[in-house]
Amino acid sequence: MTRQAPSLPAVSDEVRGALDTGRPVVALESTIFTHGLPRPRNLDIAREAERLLRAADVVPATVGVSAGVPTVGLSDAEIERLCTADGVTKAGERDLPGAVATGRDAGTTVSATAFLARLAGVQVFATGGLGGVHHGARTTFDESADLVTLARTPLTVVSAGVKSVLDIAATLERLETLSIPVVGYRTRRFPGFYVADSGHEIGTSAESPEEVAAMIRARDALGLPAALLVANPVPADRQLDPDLHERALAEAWEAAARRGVSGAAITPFLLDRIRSATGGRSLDVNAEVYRNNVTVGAAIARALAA
Ligand code: PSU
Ligand code: MN
Repeated sequence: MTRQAPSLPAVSDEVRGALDTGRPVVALESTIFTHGLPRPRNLDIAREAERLLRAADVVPATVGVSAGVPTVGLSDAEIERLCTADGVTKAGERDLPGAVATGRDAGTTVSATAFLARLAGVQVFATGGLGGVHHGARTTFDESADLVTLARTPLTVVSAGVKSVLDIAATLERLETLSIPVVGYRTRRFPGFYVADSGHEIGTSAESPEEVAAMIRARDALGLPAALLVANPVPADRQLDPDLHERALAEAWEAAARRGVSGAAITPFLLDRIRSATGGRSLDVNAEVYRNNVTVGAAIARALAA
């Protein structure tokens, strides 16, 4: 007899209940704490994001793979295990079948998180910075699967732009090619993750969560397949000093090139180099960026549910 495959993803009772009754839910990714942030800060930041949502009367849906089960709404114990256990892998959308079949724990990237959140029916997802086009992509072809997934996953993602280690101009071109709408949250400047302004412009801005909700409804009424990307800058008075940021970035790229780091390992490597080059300040800003996105995500989810 063929074994009946369980229906995936698993959705926690709390998240399921909120979705069934039209209460606001915001999805959160897990790669940010399994691979993006060092221990023990990672667990504090993962928990703080959930607390911020609950304080705003929004149900958090942290997404990850727990012992082979893609889950929307990880428990606190599961979050703690993903933050502390050895051998937790990083899973993009394409890595999900492998993680399931081998029964592994995995942090889900933006692509895998968006995919799973969408399957569960969650409409808003808050993260730090998206993946995108890496410098040197014209020869390495290193472009994050985040972009391709978002082109065909109609939810709303709040981020402070893309990771600043990327080729931002090229990433913006790809967002255009992939027909992914980008809206600046109270700004026409595309944010640079650690810094408020990446030096690039955005064509559209929204002044309130209600305005973003109106765009989401318009996207859905049109049946457009892509995510709406809400670009939310870190407040300028809490950004990383732009000169320090420039120097740290240059140093990180140079180190990556010298050591031949590439593929999925490059993002964690660069983020860690930036951390050491800024004396840990980049971590504080990363936490601030994330807090700010989670807060705006909560407001958008509430406006959508109203
Ligand atoms: N931004 C961060 N830290 C991170 C990531 C983004 O500040 O850890 C993660 C996200 O999960 C994103 C992933 O989806 O990196 C992209 O990785 P890659 O470039 O390998 O696709
Ligand atoms: Mn990559």
